Amino acid sequence: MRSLLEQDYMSRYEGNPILTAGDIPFTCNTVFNGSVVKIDGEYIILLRVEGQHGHSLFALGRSEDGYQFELEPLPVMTPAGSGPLQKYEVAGIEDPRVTVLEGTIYVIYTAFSGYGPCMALARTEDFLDYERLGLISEPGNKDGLLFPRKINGRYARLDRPISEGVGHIWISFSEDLMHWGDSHVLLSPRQGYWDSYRLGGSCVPIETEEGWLEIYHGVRMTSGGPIYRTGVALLDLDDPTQVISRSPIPVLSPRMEYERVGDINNVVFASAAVVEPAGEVKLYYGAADTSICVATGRLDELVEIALASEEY
Ligand code: BMA
Repeated sequence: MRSLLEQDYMSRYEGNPILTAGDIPFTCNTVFNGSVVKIDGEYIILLRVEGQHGHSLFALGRSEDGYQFELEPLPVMTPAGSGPLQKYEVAGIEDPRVTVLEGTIYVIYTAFSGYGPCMALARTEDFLDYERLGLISEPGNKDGLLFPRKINGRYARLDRPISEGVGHIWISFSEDLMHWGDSHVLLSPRQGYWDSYRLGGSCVPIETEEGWLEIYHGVRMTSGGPIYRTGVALLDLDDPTQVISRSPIPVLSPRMEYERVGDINNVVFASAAVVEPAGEVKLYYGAADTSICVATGRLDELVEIALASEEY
């Protein structure tokens, strides 16, 4: 008989969850959806921490092995207290995604307010101070992910506008990172599938010989609420508006108690992938909007799964 955990392609780290509210050095409600990059051998995680008040800010951790993180004692980025972004961040800043692009560290995050979620862009040199560059979308858009290099001379990003409750993954292009256009819909919900309700990009696209591997989240709505899972798709390297393939099955689904039960039940929300030199992928994900976990797999096998048209 297959064990419950063998149902997923990704293997969970046995020490999961790696971070919970108890690890945060200041008072908070939960920690989830962290973005991780590996720079000069050091893993750096920018964490979404939800305060007791209910809105989110960012904390920072550093690690030598990608599993045990030492946290900065105070938040590194809080909702803007003044300036042009203040009114768009009054309900918090959420779900940061870090991309190192042409040697600069960029963060796309969700600026949340009564106007609705907008994507905002910041940059940092040291992960401690952040320069806000501004909003890069109107409300109703989140899950912004910058590609790690220009494609045919232009910057590219994935995003997830919501229309009438339905979310598809789109791609847009820019000359300057601030003004975006030439938008195309990429991936849509699939009726009858695990991603039948909503989708969003999860991880910064990974360049492989076969195409850009996008690890995304898909949602199925049920009478018990949404279920968030993780899947994979491949986009053409030179023209990422073209989807090469998309796996019919997820690679990680909520099964463990820490994924099944929390502030939001039944959520694995991938938010970063680190590819190691030998081809291992460390996938970081928020579990039940209550903790941060890691699962591992192999990059070449994730590509194979994305290419498989039948159950893997
Ligand atoms: C999404 C985002 C994430 C969250 C997820 C599951 O819409 O808001 O921050 O983890 O829902 O609740």
